[in-house]
Amino acid sequence: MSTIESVLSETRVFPPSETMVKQANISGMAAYEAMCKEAERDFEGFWAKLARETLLWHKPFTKTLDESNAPFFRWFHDGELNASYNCLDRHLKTQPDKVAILFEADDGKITKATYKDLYHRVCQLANALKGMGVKKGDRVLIYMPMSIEAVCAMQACARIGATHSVVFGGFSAKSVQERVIDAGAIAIITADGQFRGGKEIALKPVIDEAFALGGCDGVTNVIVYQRTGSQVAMQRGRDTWWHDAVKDQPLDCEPTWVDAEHPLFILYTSGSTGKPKGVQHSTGGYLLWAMLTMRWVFDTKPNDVFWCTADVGWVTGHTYVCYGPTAVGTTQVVFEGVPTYPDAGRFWKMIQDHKVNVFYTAPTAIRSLIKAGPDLPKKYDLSSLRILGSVGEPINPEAWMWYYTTVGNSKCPIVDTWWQTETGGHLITPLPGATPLKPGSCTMPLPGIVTDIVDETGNSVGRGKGGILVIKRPWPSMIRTIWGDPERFKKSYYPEDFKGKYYLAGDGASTDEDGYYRIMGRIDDVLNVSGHRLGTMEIESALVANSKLVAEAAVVGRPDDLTGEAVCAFVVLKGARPTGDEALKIAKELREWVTKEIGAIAKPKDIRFGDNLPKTRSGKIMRRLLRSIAKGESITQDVSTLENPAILEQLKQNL
Ligand code: 6R9
Repeated sequence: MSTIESVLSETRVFPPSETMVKQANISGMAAYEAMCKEAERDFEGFWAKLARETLLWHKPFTKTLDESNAPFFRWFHDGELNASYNCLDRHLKTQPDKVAILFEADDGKITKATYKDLYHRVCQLANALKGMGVKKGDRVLIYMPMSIEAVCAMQACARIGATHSVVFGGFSAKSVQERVIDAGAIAIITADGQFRGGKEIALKPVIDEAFALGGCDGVTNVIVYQRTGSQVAMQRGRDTWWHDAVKDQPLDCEPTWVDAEHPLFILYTSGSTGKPKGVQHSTGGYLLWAMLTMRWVFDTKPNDVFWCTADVGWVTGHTYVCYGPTAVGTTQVVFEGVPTYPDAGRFWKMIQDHKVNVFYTAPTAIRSLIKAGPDLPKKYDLSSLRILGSVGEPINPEAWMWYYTTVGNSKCPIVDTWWQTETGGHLITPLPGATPLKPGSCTMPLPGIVTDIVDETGNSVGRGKGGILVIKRPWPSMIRTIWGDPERFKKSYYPEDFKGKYYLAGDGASTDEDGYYRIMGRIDDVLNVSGHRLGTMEIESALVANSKLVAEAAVVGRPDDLTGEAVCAFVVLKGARPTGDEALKIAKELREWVTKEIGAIAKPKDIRFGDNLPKTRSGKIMRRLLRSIAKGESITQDVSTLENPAILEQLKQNL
């Protein structure tokens, strides 16, 4: 695990090779610095030029940035375009037969779709959706396995101006139901099931269960893609098989032009309160940044094979699977399975088989693959690799070095990309043909991105110090609002403590003397488990929702070698505090409960039972104390205000 000491003592620097610099889209530090200066000199002009050169506009915009209703910024808002047109139609004349998606199924079966295929499939599904009455501005929930069809589903929505909300296939029926209600979805696109690691996982039955929970009556159509062939219930009048829905549909579908601010998608993510936030993204600004970061950070070249391993249920799968790679016209790999099936060489074999040039994954995957087979990459021919990427959580220098030397053969720059669901795309990251790398640092902000580190009152702490990460100027792909809750948007991201002026990322960070950023982790009650965001309050709410068993619960994170952080729950039961087998049995029950309420990723790794929780006189749970207990640290805090210090001994007992 990365410790503060190992990070602070990091002195290794890895400059890009001359060959890398020479061939790069942004070539050398001077080029990067010139772009930063240009953005500083003429902020709006910088963005306007890029937006005109990069996107295909149906109606050109005249105003670049509207700050009149800050922090509800508007970018290019009087321009009109369509995201799916920008991703597909633009390639029809120039490279219709180029492979857009090379899909590898869990069992290794390969399916390819060219840009022309993808275009026709998107158009047919878009026509089917239209036929079902889905219109511009309607919300469609997508609950799909990794597949060509998942990309089609998202782009078909974009094509007709419907706003999609993808829910990760590992989330529970309850999560689906909550999101259907919050987004006001009128249609759902799903599959019968999916295969992962040789196992079949049901999806449609989860949708049925979500309906059974109630409140989903607004959904009048469910489209079901047949993936596993398992028997599923189809409700007449509501459920349609995908293949039936598209069967007689025309192969073309005129795109619905929307203004640049039109919501392309809503993606739910965890915040510091119990209720997930529907992060709303725009069409124009979002797509612009997806394309620019593909070119700048992944240095996309016409013959590249790009592979981002993220699921489309996360923002990384939105920007760097569905939209970015298609808009820039690259060939990408989409993978259904897991990195360790049939063995821990799967990623390396796929890189070899498909001659992947740019590979983008998460530190948690890297750590698990180091554990499973540190020498495995050497058995494969990974010479096609040019750039490696990392996302989702800080990458510890040890894992960085392994990725760099063993996977990249010490010749591939690692782009450690810091960003969030809310930022739409990379914000702080190295450029492969410019930035000298330091293991564990996401280096410097991209041109046009104005980041800083401030103290609690919003004042800059200066170079070489730590504090709170903020973004001082708006950027095109930023979150526009929280769906249906603009007040929460303002409070969460533009709080008054920072004069309401800076975007608060929710991360702690520091810079070194060279201005290199290091992310220290969340400063709010959000955990990062295997690169997935989870709110501690969300898990607490789920636990206490078990009103038969649970009286009270507090959830904290603790460091974990494999998953970065692990969920640790302190639980007070309604009955007596259980011990021995009884405690194990109830812990198992509670884990299953959380899986049902939220999803398996939120399942507490540790569960500890107490007669009570440590509280202050005013009744506040002393979470800092719980964090120390969870880590196994000795307690140095003042505990004199505790109601009942004896419970600390109980809570120290891990099952
Ligand atoms: C893209 C994504 C966002 C949070 C973010 C931060 C952490 C992401 C990181 C990183 C250090 C990186 N994070 N990338 N921390 N280095 N390269 O992951 O979005 O799921 O919204 O998570 O993840 O804490 O605030 P999201």
